[in-house]
Amino acid sequence: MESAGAPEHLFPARVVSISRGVFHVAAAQGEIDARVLKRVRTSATGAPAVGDWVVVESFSVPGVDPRIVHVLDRRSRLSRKAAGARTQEQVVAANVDAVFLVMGLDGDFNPRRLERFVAMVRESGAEPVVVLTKADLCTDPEAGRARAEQAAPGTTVVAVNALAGENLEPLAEHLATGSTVAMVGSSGAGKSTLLNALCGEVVMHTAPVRESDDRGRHTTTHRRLVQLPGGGLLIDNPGIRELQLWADDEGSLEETFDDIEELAVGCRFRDCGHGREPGCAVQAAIRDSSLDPARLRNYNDLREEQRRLEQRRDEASRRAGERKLGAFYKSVQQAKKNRRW
Ligand SMILES: Nc1nc2c(ncn2[C@@H]2O[C@H](COP(=O)(O)OP(=O)(O)OP(=O)(O)O)[C@@H](O)[C@H]2O)c(=O)[nH]1
Ligand SMILES: [Zn+2]
Repeated sequence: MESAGAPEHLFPARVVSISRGVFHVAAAQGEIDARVLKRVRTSATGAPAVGDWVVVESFSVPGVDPRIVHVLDRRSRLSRKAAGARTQEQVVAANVDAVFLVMGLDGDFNPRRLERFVAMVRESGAEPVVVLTKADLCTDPEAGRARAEQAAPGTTVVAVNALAGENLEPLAEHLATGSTVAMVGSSGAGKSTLLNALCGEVVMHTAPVRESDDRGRHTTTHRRLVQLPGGGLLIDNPGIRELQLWADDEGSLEETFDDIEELAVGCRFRDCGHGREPGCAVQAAIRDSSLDPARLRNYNDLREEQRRLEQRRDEASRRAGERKLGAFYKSVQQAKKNRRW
């Protein structure tokens, strides 16, 4: 497979969906299925994700599948990161410009979870946009909006009625040609309903919320990357939907060590390492026996592990950058201009 003869064609394409090792990509000449070279899979960038711009090599030899030979640098990446001996990063979507954080105004929304979502999206390089659905079911949607704005200062917060397609205009700027949007939100929040409203037609069928558990259910499957009438692309896949769980994971440091985080507010220096710094409120708590020194050690270990994880990730992306195929940038820019998908 690695040596199938001279390449017939090399062209840029974008990954639309992935299933069982087959990458469905959109290119100027249409949509095709491709495999990925092992060299690409095992590189620092790893296997392509939905939204990745890739270079595909195709052959006119019958029976030889087109293959992805390169993944271009990512403008942004939504990923799951796990702490451990080796950095494990699973990119679930690449080159996303904005992430809609969809939450229903009917239930209780959790400001701390919202905070973590927003932080996670900002870290990915995309812009977070909070979409509060079911404004029609809420007695005071403006109060809900204000609470969300307070939890996520500087973030666009929009309250909508997705079912009736009301107040979707503020979202339009993120849905124009050239931009890619992903949606995150818990089950039943109204993601499919919002997508249908944005498309102006039913591309995804939803089932009514079950009275008992407040969950919406899909009755049909759907594409993973949808072109919207405004020209923008919307990525929707199970991996992205799960980001919520990962956001919860990433908040675990904060949650498990609430007591230390709270004490640290009283430290003289904002970046206090809780060691020998003067005016350290955490050390003071250890001295007066209100805090177990073992807890501080665990906290410091975990913080150190997260710091190293970040360092390794930065290093990995720098190395990947050095290997980029500069010449293809031009053809990708050209393809983006001419694209029909
Ligand atoms: N009244 C009202 N109902 C809404 C609104 N948005 C969604 N719903 C309803 O809420 C239920 C769940 O909506 P879905 O769009 O299926 O939710 P989802 O986020 O896609 O859920 P999953 O597919 O489980 O992830 C459906 O019955 C929708 O009709 C809204 O703005 N107003
Ligand atoms: Zn301190």
